[in-house]
Amino acid sequence: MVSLTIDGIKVEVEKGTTVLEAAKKIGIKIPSLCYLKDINKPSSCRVCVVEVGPRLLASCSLEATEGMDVKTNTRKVREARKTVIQLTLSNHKRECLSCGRNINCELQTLAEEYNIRDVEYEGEIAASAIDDLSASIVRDNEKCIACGRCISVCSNIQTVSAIGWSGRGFETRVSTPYERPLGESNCVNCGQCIMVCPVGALHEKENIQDVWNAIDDENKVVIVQTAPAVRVGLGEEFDLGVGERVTGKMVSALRRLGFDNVFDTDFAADLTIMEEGTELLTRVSKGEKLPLMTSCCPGWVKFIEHNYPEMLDHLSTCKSPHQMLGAVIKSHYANVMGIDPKNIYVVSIMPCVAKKFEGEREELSNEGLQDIDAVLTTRELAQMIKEMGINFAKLEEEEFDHPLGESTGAGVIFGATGGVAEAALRTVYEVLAEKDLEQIEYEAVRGLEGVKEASLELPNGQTLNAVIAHGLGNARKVLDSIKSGEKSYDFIEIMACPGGCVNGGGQPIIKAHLRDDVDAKVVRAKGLYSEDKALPIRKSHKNPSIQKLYKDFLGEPNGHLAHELLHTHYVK
Ligand code: HC0
Ligand code: SF4
Repeated sequence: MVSLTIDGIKVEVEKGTTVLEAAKKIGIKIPSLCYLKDINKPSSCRVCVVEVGPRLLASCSLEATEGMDVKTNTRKVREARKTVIQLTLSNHKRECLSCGRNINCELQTLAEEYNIRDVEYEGEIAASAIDDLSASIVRDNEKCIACGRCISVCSNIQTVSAIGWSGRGFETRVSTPYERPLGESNCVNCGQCIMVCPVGALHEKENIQDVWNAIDDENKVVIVQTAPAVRVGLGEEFDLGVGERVTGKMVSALRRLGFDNVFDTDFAADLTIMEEGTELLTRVSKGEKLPLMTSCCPGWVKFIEHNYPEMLDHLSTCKSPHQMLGAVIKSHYANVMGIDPKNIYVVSIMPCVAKKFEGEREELSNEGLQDIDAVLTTRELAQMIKEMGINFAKLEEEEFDHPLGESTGAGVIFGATGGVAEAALRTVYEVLAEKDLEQIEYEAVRGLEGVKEASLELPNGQTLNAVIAHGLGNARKVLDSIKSGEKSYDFIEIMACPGGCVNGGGQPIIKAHLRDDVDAKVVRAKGLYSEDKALPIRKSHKNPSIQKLYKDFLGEPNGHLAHELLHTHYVK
């Protein structure tokens, strides 16, 4: 341990702690535009300077040492920070009023806190065209402040390295290899770079107007579905608590926006368990193509396509739940309701930006119709609700439409890392045991450890070895351990985003000043597990609407029709 003084307060910290972290421990806030806990530890922005003796030093990279005397808020410090903020503003494209990050921009907040009323220096902005060719992500380098967070998360956490530094001096910028558009790079569309960007240099490709157009088109039946994780994120956009569960209010809001039906992707998560569980049992009994890998996360699917194409056969052939629901809506539901599928427009509200890319994939269509017509992020949905002037916090709670809105606790937990595995285990075990189980919570697959292993003795005497990874760096570790022969598994769940969909690239961006105190991944996951606990049915195969769908339409899980509509093959 080392002992130091910060602003006259004595503090003891472990050796290796930075001054910025030591200050945080005693409630002293030091601003920074580049440092981000667990993600980025550079000292590029210089906003975090503190005074140590006669010198001004960047506290995010300054190690606390014994007897150090630090001052964080002297006039000299404040003036130095003001100058840095002024300089950053001087070559930043200041479109604050029309920027998607207006009022949730770390640079704007700092400028306000440091009482900056004029931009004193008129700097030059390095000209750069907006890159909007990706289906998921838009980059505007003229707003980039070169903090390096996006590069860190992409390289260190996701191990994708789609973006890096290029150029020198004034021309230094974030770029893809050979300056190709992001959509032509090895980017997997996870959107984690958006989540760490302090300003508006990165955002999702917006589809809001497409959805308004469909709603206003009298010839279209516009059907919406919401992913599990949206219900524990959306409220944050309306200043409700982080992770607060707003399922019922979300459904009311969607009806007020003009959607004809409000269905739940959780229903399709239950359907996925029926299909993927059957696929797992078949592969285990035949001993072929094991391990079975989940295929519901489009960021992960793209990652394996780019990096481990030789393992593509291991991916489950199941489409992801929202795609399955789109396929069921445009076939069975259209038929029952007597609607021409061409006149149905399906919108998925997702906590994810990769789902936008997924929705456009050729593999995910049926008879020339895409399963999904538009994907909106949680943030875009919030935008539409604001545009309609809906007082979200005051909305009455409403229920999803049935039958495609009926779901179980197993479907809800899909949104947290380990949730798909847990939902699958609940069903697979019970189907084999041919009896109802009381204990259905599998603690071993829950939580935020990067790689979680679980072994389950099945009723038929076989042992099922499962592994769960979240964040693509962890996925890489798992795949490499299989390739080297060090590990062997039967079932693998992978989600591209750390924490799973609750922390997807389309979720609300937690304000910087809250991020150190609240881990949104944890709180939002808690919200999903509490919804699971509160639901009367918690196992996918017990969902009455799922049972009816098989009886009336699909036949058997993995049967002919199910294969045609609900399964696919990735062949990149
Ligand atoms: Fe997910 Fe999904 S759980 S990927 O994280 O499987 O986005 O929430 O909607 O489709 O259900 C995201 C979340 C989904 C799908 C489901 C799966
Ligand atoms: Fe990297 Fe993901 Fe951003 Fe693509 S979306 S640049 S993979 S962090």
